[in-house]
Amino acid sequence: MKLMMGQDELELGGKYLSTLRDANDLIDDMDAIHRRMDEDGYLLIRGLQNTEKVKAARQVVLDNLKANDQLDLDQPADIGVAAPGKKGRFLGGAKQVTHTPEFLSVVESPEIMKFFEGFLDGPVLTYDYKWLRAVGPGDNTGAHYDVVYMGRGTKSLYTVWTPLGEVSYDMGPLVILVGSHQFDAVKETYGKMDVDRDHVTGHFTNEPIDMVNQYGGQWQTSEFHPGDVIIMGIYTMHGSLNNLTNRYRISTDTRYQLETEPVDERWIGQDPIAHYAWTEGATVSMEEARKQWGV
Ligand SMILES: O=C(O)CCC(=O)C(=O)O
Repeated sequence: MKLMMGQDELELGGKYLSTLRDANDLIDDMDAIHRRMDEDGYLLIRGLQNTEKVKAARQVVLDNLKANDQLDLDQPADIGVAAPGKKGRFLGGAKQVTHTPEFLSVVESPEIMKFFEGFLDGPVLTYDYKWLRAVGPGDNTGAHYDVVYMGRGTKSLYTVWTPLGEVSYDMGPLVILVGSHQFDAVKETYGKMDVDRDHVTGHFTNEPIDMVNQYGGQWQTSEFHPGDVIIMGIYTMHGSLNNLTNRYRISTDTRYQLETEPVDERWIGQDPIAHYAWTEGATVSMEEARKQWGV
């Protein structure tokens, strides 16, 4: 099966793109879970979240898309087909959606909070700002480390990517560059950047094949079902495949850390300030920044 990431075509099962492995068999053994995270830079846990709650959260997002004329109403609404000509919608920080009881009951569920209490061995918090994406036809997310967007607090901060609905290979699922959490040269340069301080565009590359040829690793993805989650550290390079369908790929990414560790102040509180200077003034292109860093 041929899939796309940006301009690159990738064969699933080939050298550059393969499938993620789940960690469900390790779930009762926290030492093994830590070893897996150290080895792979991510954990895929199938069915961690309650499916019905995920479906209810999806419905809230679909209602918002409908209210904004983004759904093709000639198609069954729950499939989420984009209205002709409509693109994706980034709903990060849109509290009318992300702070509904339905949405919070997924991203702040007992299941996910308990997982992190065990994983981090103490009381945990989750950032108030929630990232939510309805990725439209033709769209994808470029490859990046999360640390460049949210690295002002603890580096022991974890992202949870939660699909809100079925995500097939052609709908632009999350894709991880497995091995990238050990790319020391990239971590020491790009990984020290802060988009609001440095005004550099955030995605490290739009050329996934070149990335593997230069640094190694392998892009890996999967199909996802309601209830599945991916958990990853902030130095794990990831993005998404292109959405080749006419349906929205709906997912949320949320953040978790120990309560006792420093937090990135942009993402907490009643009305988090979020990115406040990233696109102000002249922006340095990633190409230019990478030349300066020598990576
Ligand atoms: O869902 C996507 O397209 C990107 C997700 C992401 O960047 C993240 O989980 O940090």
